[in-house]
Amino acid sequence: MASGMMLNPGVVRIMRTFANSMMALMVLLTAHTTMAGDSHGHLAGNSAQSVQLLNASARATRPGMSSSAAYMTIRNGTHEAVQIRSLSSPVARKTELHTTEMNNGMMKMRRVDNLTIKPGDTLELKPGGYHVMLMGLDKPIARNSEVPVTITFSNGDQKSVVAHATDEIKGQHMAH
Ligand SMILES: [Cu+2]
Repeated sequence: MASGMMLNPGVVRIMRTFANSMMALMVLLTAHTTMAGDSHGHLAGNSAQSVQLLNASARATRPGMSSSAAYMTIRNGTHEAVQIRSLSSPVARKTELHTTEMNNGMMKMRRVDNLTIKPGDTLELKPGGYHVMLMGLDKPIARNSEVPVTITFSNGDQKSVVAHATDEIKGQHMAH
């Protein structure tokens, strides 16, 4: 009975070879799965762990205004501090990051270069504070029009957002 259960050596060798091939195949498959998982994880990480531009709005212009401002939330989802290197918009000849400060009782705007956003931090661009200054407008910014803004960061990230133009932004914005 026991001898009936025994496999002849040739069959055992074939089975071993088969088992080895299966092992090799599984190793390959596992390696492939791991690589796929890594690249997928990296992609998912890209959206969650990048710099994000959110909730963008722009100030629709009134007659005679040659500059305007855009506001948004900039979220640094990376694990590194990033600096705002440069800004651009197709509607303006010059686009800069500005801040608004009180200076001898006067509200003044000034350009801010290389502002740092710490990892995990959020920077609010809002009336009376930091804003994207759009200077030298080609044409008026109409209400409900879309104003693209692109920001380049020190980590090489270049992010674009479309700011919705509204005339309902509270607070006056000064001309330069
Ligand atoms: Cu300004």
